[in-house]
Amino acid sequence: MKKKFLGLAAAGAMLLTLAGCAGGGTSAGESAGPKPVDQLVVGFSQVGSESGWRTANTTDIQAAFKDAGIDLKFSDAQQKQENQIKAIRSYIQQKVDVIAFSPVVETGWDAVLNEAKAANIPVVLTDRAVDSADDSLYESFLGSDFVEEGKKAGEWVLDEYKDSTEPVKIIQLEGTTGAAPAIDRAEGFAEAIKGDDKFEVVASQTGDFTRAGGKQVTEALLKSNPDANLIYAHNDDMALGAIEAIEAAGLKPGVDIKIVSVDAVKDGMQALADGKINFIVECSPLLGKQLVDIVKQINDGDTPEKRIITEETTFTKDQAAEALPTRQY
Ligand code: GYE
Repeated sequence: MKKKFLGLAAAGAMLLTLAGCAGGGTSAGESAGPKPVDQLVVGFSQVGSESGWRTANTTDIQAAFKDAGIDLKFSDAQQKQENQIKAIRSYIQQKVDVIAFSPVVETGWDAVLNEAKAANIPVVLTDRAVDSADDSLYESFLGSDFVEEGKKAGEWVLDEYKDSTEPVKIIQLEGTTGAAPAIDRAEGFAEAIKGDDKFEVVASQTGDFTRAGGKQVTEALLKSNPDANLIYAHNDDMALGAIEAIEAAGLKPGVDIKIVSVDAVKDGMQALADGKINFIVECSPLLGKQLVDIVKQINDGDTPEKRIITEETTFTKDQAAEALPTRQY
């Protein structure tokens, strides 16, 4: 991590610099020292409302800021980067204390993040990463390890077909093109299955993380690949759309075509318990409390961890049935 001069006169800033892991030339507002928490204003730019995961994430973040008594300005970018950039610029203009956002795609953020830095407004990434060479452009990145999630999905596939000598033809339903979870989940999965050539990804297309997208892409890909054995969906919503397409084709999801997906939202877990999905890798959307903590640390002049990785598990059919009654999202 790079050492950077912090434009903050407070003793906290000295500590950050001495600790050698300061995020970059940002401070909690323009005045020295912490603000009372109930005077903090945070601007949050959300990706959209494309999935059950996203809805749960929005609800959790809004509730956590409400509980903390921090004013949260919230905007929904409808999966468009230009809308997120506009929202961030408007938060800069409003001189919020902290900007948090979940970048819809990985690239193309340097200009607007440099504007935030020039305005001395700290930025926190939640859920998704940016692909930038300059990690002083944000204070902290809170979210899952998507490569690891893809690996877990791939490892389940390896195990599921360990006794099979036949080829295993896989259709991949990708998340939003250019989004960190789409790139990384594809990478982790490919890594896990690459050692055995009986596994073949015969088709891979984006369903944009939506149920409608998953359905449409599966309909088309089943026609061109009628002998597919398995669908790997980058999220539950696309898997749920795939289930509809498989059933419409007169086939049994989970049996004729197996499905593995990522998220473990309630609807996905129900389909898993019902035997229509075969395995789910968890990705937790409950990031609100941790985001509030990061905002408070920044306000106090402390340095939050640069990377905070969400802890998550995996679910089989029986584990899903057991977890469902108390599932929060
Ligand atoms: O898996 C998907 C959502 O970025 C982790 O975005 C998030 C992903 C999640 O649309 O359902």
